[in-house]
Amino acid sequence: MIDEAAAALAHGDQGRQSLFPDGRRREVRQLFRIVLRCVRAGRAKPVVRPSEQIATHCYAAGIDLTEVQGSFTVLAEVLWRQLADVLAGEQLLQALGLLTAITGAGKDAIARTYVALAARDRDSEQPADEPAAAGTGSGDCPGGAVQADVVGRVGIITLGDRDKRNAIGAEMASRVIAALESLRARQARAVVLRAAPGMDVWSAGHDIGELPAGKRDPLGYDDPLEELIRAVRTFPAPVVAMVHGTVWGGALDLVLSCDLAVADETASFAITPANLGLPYNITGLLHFQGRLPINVIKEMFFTAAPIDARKAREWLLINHLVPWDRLESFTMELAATMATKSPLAIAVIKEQLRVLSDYQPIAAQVHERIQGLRRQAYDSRDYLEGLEAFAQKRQPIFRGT
Ligand code: KGJ
Repeated sequence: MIDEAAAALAHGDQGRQSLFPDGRRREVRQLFRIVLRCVRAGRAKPVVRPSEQIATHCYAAGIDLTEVQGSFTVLAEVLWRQLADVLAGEQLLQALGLLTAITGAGKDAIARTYVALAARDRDSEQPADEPAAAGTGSGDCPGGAVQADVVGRVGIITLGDRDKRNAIGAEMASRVIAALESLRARQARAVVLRAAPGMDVWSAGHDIGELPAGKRDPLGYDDPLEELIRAVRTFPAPVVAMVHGTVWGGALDLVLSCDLAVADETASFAITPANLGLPYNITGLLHFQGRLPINVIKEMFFTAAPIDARKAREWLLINHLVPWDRLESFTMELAATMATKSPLAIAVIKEQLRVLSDYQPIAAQVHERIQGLRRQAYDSRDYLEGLEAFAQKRQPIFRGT
């Protein structure tokens, strides 16, 4: 079983071309053995200490948090299959519950260790006469484009890739997912998602340079932005988008996937696949449908024109429109209020609303027909023209072929 899990892990590593060194791989195998012992003993606690040790080594080796945590997911999948083969009914449910608790405890221990080590590194880099980053308003994000802070019980994730206007590619998405994981481990009861202070673009949307150049679904299930959107929607506490500046394309999908949105008057929102010739995906359209009337959705998609903050408020795309100098205090207060309420009640209500709003029965034939139509669009010359025009900083010329 351990061999099977290790092989699955190695296969995944190859797919991602990751650099998981051999020494770490041995440690992960040891960890798998400990997880098995925990399952047999019916206890999660013994997994914590070895997880912390492995996290310390992996952090020093520069391995991504999500990658280390991913090894638990691989192991859990293998174990689930094995358990389902030998157990049934109540016994199976109990075993699965235990396995979830053990892998969850391991993941949390890893995230806690990463966060503690990152904080230690940040503190040691800080000049002695300079105060440590205050959390909410430190400006740039040292050590990368994404910074996670905690103020009281509120987590703050700051996107700070100024050069690329916070365009979301694989690296940015995995950093935000890791930030969410670390905030979950630190038991943040609400999260604010924001751009770094002073940026006038909240996010330029999907990194267009990372979109596939035809013959492949540009917004498939494993697209990094799609993964990020799912992580926000399934995060077990409220996520509030705090919007200063312009929001483009898939970044608007991300804002709509946050539980609430607060914006100031500099905010504007545009959904722009029609500028690229990109057939948006069904899941994404569902996110718009959950928040906006169909005629508004059509106007936004068909014109690709930004709507200003006042209109966004009128159309209930955002919950609150506040003056720019009150944006941060207002959003933090709102998040702090939610953070004082019952986390269990909020988590389950959020999950119920997600399941209800995602529920859209669709016949297999209809789904296949829609996918076929989408394929015609992303296999078209127009889609390539859209990508090329963006790269060449010119207007696209669409011919409908
Ligand atoms: N992807 C990749 N690179 C980007 C993106 C992006 N989405 N947006 C900006 N960049 C890069 C530019 O190519 C520049 O690179 C740099 O960021 C600064 O942009 O030339 P380089 O320095 O190498 P720029 O345009 O010079 O900055 P501003 O003049 O401040 O304009 C900011 C804008 C956000 C208005 C502008 O960059 C822009 O229009 N970006 C594209 C916005 C967009 O249409 N995003 C939607 C992408 N599509 C989707 O998300 C999806 C899912 N969709 O279905 O369409």
